Amino acid sequence: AEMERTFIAIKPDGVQRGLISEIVSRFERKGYKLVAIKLVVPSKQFAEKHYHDLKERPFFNGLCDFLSSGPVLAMVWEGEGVIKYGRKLIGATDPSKSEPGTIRGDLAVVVGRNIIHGSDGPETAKDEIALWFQPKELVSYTSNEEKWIYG
Ligand code: YYY
Ligand code: MG
Repeated sequence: AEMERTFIAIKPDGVQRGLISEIVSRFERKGYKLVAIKLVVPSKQFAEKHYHDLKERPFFNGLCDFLSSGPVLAMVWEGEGVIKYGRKLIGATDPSKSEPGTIRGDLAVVVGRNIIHGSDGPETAKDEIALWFQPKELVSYTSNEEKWIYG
């Protein structure tokens, strides 16, 4: 299998609303493998680094205030096609346009409180994993389910 890794984070709204297990289980049941997880309160400066691509957007300051306002569940998930399909599980950025069945479609209402982040491509996945995790925090292991998931 052509394994890749993506950075997924449950934002402070998702954590406060008790949606951690609901969201983790969607990635887990799909067949992806959890390789890193931690609960952190990012600083404003750290949030600005994470969202640096958006610094010219009008919502940037509020977005970074929000991300740094409480605990964030930072994760790395591994699997074939997990970057692109993870975004599909998450749904469109604006929950009013996300399909039912997606995480944002089922669990969020407005764009400013869309509960989850996921890397949007291989380059950002690599950068975001490196920003949020030290290499030793990424756990490589064999899941006994792999032969049933990938054949
Ligand atoms: O990758 P994704 O989270 O789906 O959207 P981005 O375009 O990268 O924007 C990041 C973040 O910014 C989004 O999850 C909510 C917030 N945001 C906003 O508050 N208002 C917008 N019009 C667009 C994005
Ligand atoms: Mg994005």
